[in-house]
Parts: sequence; structure tokens; C-alpha cells
Amino acid sequence: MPAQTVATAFQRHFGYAAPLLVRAPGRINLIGEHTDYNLGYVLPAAIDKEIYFAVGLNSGSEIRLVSHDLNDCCTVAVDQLHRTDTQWANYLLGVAAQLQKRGVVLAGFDCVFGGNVPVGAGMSSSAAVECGLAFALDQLLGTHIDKMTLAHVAQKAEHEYAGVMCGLMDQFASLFGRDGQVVRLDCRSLAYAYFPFDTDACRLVLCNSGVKHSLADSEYNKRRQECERGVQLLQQHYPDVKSLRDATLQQLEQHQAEFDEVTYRRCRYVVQENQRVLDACEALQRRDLAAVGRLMHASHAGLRDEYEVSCPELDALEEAARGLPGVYGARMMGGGFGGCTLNLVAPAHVEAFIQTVGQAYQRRFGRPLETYQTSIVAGVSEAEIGELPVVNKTAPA
Ligand code: GAF
Repeated sequence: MPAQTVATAFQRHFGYAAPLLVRAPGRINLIGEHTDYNLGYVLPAAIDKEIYFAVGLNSGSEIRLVSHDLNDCCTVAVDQLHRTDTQWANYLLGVAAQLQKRGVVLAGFDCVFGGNVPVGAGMSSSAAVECGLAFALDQLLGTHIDKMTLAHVAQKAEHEYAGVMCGLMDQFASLFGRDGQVVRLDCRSLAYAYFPFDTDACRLVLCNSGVKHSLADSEYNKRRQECERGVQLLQQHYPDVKSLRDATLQQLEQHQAEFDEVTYRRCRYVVQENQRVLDACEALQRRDLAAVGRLMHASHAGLRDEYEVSCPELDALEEAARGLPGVYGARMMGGGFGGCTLNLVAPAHVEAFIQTVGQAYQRRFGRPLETYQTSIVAGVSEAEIGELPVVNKTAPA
């Protein structure tokens, strides 16, 4: 969606020109799934599926929110912030509430937002929404909060206002993305490093299963608990193991008998996935896309068989991609139970890839497959407001 559309809608709705326009991207994750809340490694990137925000302070004490895409609005008093029945608004109100908790004195503000990050497709539209507003409010209020703190503010908003106990990956990727690079985050130390990913040499193709599982949020929180249980068991022998990030395969194997079967599989997946992220970074440095691809398929197998967050549609998409000419790798991406697979495909083979996988999907599930080619862009930033018809320069009371 052009930024102009959101800016124009703001002007129409509130009767004055938005002083600030912000762009917030969704994300892909090359590898490192369900490792963030286990304080391990992730390797995401911000992508050219983006949400735009037009924002301005009003002279009253209300937060007035408009979802351009849903054609819906929500108003809440600044001094009475609370979760509402309007689901989409909670992501934004959660951010405002978190800033308040951190001592930021909020003023009334107006916000219109909209974009093209597909909802429920695993590209983290929610993090884009949270991070975009966190960044916008920081700019509007002149609070100069550092980006890592903004990422934590956005993550906490998701915990407390959306009820999903997510890790930091999505918010980090949306804020810290860099053009043409993936970024490895160490979720314990918060140290990060960029690795080049040339989408001219290898395209990123997303295949949308179209599945949105209603159990996704509750299963996600359950996985977190299962991992915590694994840590408690290990701690009885290894007090230094504070998270699965600290655990080794040998430690797990040695005490397998003390684990119930499910907890054991969850833990083994996380420990192996962490190592895969590190291996993928080395492979990227060697420009060895075939090795990255093999790690992606192994990641998918772990998510399917051990972590059990895949679904038949995602499995079919990964299987259909495996071994096709020009396809380096494929795997489900994000929290799971639906959403997209991420595929690394040589440019000359993209068309044939989309056709072959699309046909296989149609045959098996009786519906067309939606695909997106995406490129890697910079994280949240201010966007240009072009020429708009001037209605009224002052904010209404
Ligand atoms: C979701 C969460 F929001 C992330 O924090 C991460 O855990 C991911 O699922 C799985 O890797 O996107």
C-alpha cells in the first residue's frame, strides 16, 4: 500500500495533515524457530511487506486509532488504557500502555495505519504494528528510547495485550532489519551480527498455506512451558543451565530416562535448531546456499516431528519443494500451525517452482496457492509524506 494512501486517510479522518509517517516491515526468518524464547539464536530479516502509520498528537487526551484495511476505529482515554474487544487495537494500545509503564508521559494522539503484510501468514504483521507505533510515539514525543528497548516494549505489548508469550525475534527483526542482510540475534546477550543475503542470486519465495489455526496461540504458550519444564529437569544436574540455550545434546541424552517423551523431543529440537542457526551463518559466509538449504529442511523436519508445530499443508509444501531444480531449501516459518513456507530458489527457476508447487497444492488441497517473492529491506523508519491536499494544519481538540 502506498504510504500516501494512509496519509490521505489520516487527513480525511482527522481533518489535519499527519506530521509523521512511519514504515514498519514484516519479517522472514531464515532459520532458528522457537529458539528466541529459549534464549538461543535466530536469523531473521525485515521484508518488503510493510505497514504504514500516519500519526499526530491531538490536543485532547484520547488515543484515536483507525485501521485503514479493516475500515474500523477505536478510541480510548490516555489515562484509562485497557485491553478492548477490538482485537487489532490491542496491539497498539498495548504499546502505549508499555510506554506508560516505563514512565513515558503520553499525550492524546491520532493514528491511521494500513499495509500489505498478510495477516496470519507468519510474516509477523503484529510485530510490525507494534514496532511501527512504538517508533512513531518515540518520535512524536521526543523520548529518544533506544531501538532494543522499543523492541522489548513491543514484545511486552504482545504478552500483555495479545496474550501471546512470544520471544523477541519478530520485534527485533522489524526494528533492526538492514537492506539486503539477514541478522543473527543472540537472544540471551542481545548481541547481533548481519550477514549478506543477495536476493539477486537467490530469491526468497513464500508459499502461503492459507491455514490459520485457532490453537496456534495456546499451543505456542504450551511449547514455552514444555521447554521450561525441560530446563527444570536439567537444572537438577546442571545448575548452570538457565535456558535450553545452555543445554547440550549429551546432557539431554544422559538424562533421557528422567524426561517424559514429549518434553524430551521438544528440548532436543531446540538444542539442535540453535546449532543449525550457527551452522547456517557459517554457510552464508562461505556463500554455500546448498548447505543453508539442507539446514532449512532439517529445521522443518524437527518442527514437524519433534516440536510438532507444523500442519499437513506446510508439510506438503516443504515436500513439494524438496529436490526441485534450483531449490536450495524450504521450511515452515514462524510460530507454526499454518502460515507460510520459506523457499530459497535460484532466480531462473522461480517461475517453474511456483507453477509446480502450486499445482501440487491445488491437487492435494483443492485450493490455489498464494505465493510472494520478497526482498530484504531496512527496519522501521520514518517515511516520506509527499504532497497532500491541505485541509487544516492544526490538530483538533
Ligand atoms: C512467533 C513468535 F512471535 C516469535 O517470537 C518466535 O518464537 C516464532 O514464533 C517462532 O520462532 O513468530
